[in-house]
Amino acid sequence: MLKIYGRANSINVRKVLWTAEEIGLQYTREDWGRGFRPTTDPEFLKVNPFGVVPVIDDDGFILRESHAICRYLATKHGRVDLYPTDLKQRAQVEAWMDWGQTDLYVGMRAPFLGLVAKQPAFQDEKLIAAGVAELTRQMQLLEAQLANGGPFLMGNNFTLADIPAGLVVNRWFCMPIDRPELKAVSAYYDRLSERPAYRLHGRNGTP
Ligand SMILES: N[C@@H](CCC(=O)N[C@@H](CS)C(=O)NCC(=O)O)C(=O)O
Repeated sequence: MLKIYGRANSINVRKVLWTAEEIGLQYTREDWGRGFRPTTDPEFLKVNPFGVVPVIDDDGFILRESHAICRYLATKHGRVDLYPTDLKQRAQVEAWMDWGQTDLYVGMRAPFLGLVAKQPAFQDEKLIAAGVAELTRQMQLLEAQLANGGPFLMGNNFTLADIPAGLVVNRWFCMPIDRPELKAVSAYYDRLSERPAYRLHGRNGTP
C-alpha cells in the first residue's frame, strides 16, 4: 500500500494528500517533520537523504518532491483529467505547478514562517513586509488570470495546476496580513472548497 511520510500541516505534504484524495487512493501516513519526529533522524534520512517531507513509498518505489509525487500518482492511476496527456495541455499544467512552487511560494514563505509558524529566524519585519508585497503582486496576477479565464487555472476543469496554487490561496486568506480585495481569487477559494478533498487537506482551518 502507498505510504506517505510527512506531517499533514506541511504545504508540500498537503499537495500529495489532496492529490491522493482526489484520486481516491488508500494510503497510510507517518508524521515526520517540524513538531513531530525530525527529518534529520537517521531512520528518515534512509528514506529521503534530503531530509524533507513529503516522500512516498509506493510498494517499494521511493519518491521525493511533492510535485513529482502528484504527477506520478495521477499518471499511475490514469487520471488524465488531473494531468492531461496532450503535450501542450500538460506543459501548461506543469507551468502552473512550477509557478506555484517558485514565484507564488517565495513571497508567502517569510510571512508564513514569521507570523504563523512564529519561527525566531523569521521575525524581521522588513523581510515579512517584503514577502507580503511580493505575495500580493503574485495574487494580483492570479486574480487577472482567473477573472479572464477560469473557473480553474486550466479553464473548465480542475487539474493538478490548481493544487499548489490552491494551497497558497488558503494561506493567503488565513494569514494575519492586510489583503486587497481580489474577487476572482475569493470566488476560486469558494469553488475549490466545494471539493471534499480540498476541505480535508486545503481549507481545513490550518493556514
Ligand atoms: N521541494 C520540496 C520541498 C520540501 C520541503 O521543503 N518540505 C518542508 C515542509 S513544507 C520540510 O520538510 N521541512 C522540514 C520539517 O518539516 O521539519 C517538495 O516540494 O517536496
